Amino acid sequence: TPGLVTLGETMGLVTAGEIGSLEYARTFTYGIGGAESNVAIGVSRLGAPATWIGRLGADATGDMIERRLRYEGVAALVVRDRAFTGLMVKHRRFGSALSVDYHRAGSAGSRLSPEDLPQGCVETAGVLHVTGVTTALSASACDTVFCAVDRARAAGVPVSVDVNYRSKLWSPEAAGPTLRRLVALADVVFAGVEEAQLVLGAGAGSTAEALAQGLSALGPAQAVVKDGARGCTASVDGVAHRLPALPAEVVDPVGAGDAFVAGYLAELLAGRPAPERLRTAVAAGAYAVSVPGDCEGLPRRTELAALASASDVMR
Ligand code: KDG
Repeated sequence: TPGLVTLGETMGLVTAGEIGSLEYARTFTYGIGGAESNVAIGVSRLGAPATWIGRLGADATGDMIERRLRYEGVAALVVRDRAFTGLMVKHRRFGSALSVDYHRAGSAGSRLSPEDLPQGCVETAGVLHVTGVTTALSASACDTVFCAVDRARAAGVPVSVDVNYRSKLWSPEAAGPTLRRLVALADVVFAGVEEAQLVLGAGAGSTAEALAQGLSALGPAQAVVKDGARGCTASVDGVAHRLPALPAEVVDPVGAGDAFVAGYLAELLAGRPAPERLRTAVAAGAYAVSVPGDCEGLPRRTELAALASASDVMR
């Protein structure tokens, strides 16, 4: 069965075990992070095939990432590069103050290039998923995203875009036009409220519903505005949907957006209707924030019911 195909950069993720200044941290865990591989893992856990394409360094971190992806059932199409595998360092200064530093400029992942896309891979996907992070990494990584999108569109494969604006990678002025061009090519778009404003050049104060409609007007028939703890608002084939978030104890918000996307796309691949896509998206987001790490908390299908039954779509 056709599944998810995605591409991007996955990095090693060093996380301090103690809350407080990094210099007093004594224990660290080593995991993986990367928006697109988080989505691939989430889709795989929800029972659909998932493929991730990317470059990793010929180093222990690259090996670790490849093994972790395979262990999660993700088909990892890895190109080994002479550059190092990128890293993130995450620590929590106090309760809600989480900070992430990147060590990724010049990394293997940022050297992604259109020839890394195997012939026929994108063309036979059930959905292609890309994010704005990859378009910010380098000219060749950005070209790879647009190349994959063009190939998907030519083959009639639906394109999913998560805007994923990262202020540590580029300015709003640099990002705006690229992200807008990418969104216009999508069938499904996911954005936070501020990301939607960036793409639309809209001022603060526009409602989530207006933002979803605005995004949809650029091209994608399915536009979903993620509003964190307030839930989500979507415009799907011209119909407005709104779904509150599920109550969850937020242990680590990083990766919630990717979990949301994974939930939505897994149900899209399964042919489920919009309210069900959104319900699973919200439940997956709640799972992700309840667990430390960017991808560890992603739910399996058997785990969804406990949370998903707690809420209903209101139209
Ligand atoms: O969405 C979570 C991601 O931000 C994280 O896993 C790392 O992809 C990442 C990025 O570039 O910020």
